[in-house]
Amino acid sequence: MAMTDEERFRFDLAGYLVRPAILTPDDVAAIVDQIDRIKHDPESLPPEHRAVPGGPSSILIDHPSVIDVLHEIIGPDVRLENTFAVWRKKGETHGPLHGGGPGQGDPIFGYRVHNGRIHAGMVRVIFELTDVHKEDGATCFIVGSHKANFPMHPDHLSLEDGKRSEFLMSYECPAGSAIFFTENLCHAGPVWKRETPRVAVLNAYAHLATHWHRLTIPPAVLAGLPREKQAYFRETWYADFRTNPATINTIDRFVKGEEPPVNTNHRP
Ligand SMILES: O=C(O)CCC(=O)C(=O)O
Ligand SMILES: [Fe+2]
Repeated sequence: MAMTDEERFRFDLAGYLVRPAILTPDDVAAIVDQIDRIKHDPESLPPEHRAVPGGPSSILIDHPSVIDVLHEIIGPDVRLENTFAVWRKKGETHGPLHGGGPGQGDPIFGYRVHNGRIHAGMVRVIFELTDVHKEDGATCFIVGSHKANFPMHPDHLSLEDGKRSEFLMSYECPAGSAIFFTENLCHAGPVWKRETPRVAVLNAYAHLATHWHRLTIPPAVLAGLPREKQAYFRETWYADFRTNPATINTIDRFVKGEEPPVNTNHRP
């Protein structure tokens, strides 16, 4: 088990978890520079770096301090099924509170604990690339809502000051931190309040056998990744029963083989 007892307790209770400063300052600076260019001067980058998860941001795909948590809460076979970068200026927002509650019945998002093991559906990992303070307006969560059995009550869905739910919580963290949350948790990207932008990468991981987001990563970016990282975009299947024993779609098998990563449904 990779998580500490306290991390496991916290993630199960609240639905999210912060691992502070898992990236080095040099890694953070390189990824911030890449995202700045992606958003403002893409031509200054080689084509394979013009979107996440290419170039410097590729270290986020399989960062050991992230993968060990995902193996524990999703399982040993995970894919990275969606990723995007934000450069959020003061006054910009991702949107209102969404998710939470009865969605846990859905196997794509659902959150269950069985025989002492967490089985989370999709898990989002936010890599914050600037220092984040409580009042800045980073992602916020209705704690515990990943296990709620009744629809989210409107009294708890306001993001307005003075009208916020007592269960609405956020975090503060240094640049280079990772925040994990189950997509079954009710969450929002509220209005960003700081003068300097929020720079972050948000990766969505899920079990190898599911794929919810349509893949939008440009083929040139996927093609530019080393095979060990392309493996996180391999085809969405677990077992091929034409062989005996069945062939399992492991990372090792993908790395040794010649299959391209899944990019056939890419639409620019
Ligand atoms: O932008 C944010 O802070 C939240 C993003 C979000 O809702 C998501 O990634 O599912
Ligand atoms: Fe969301």
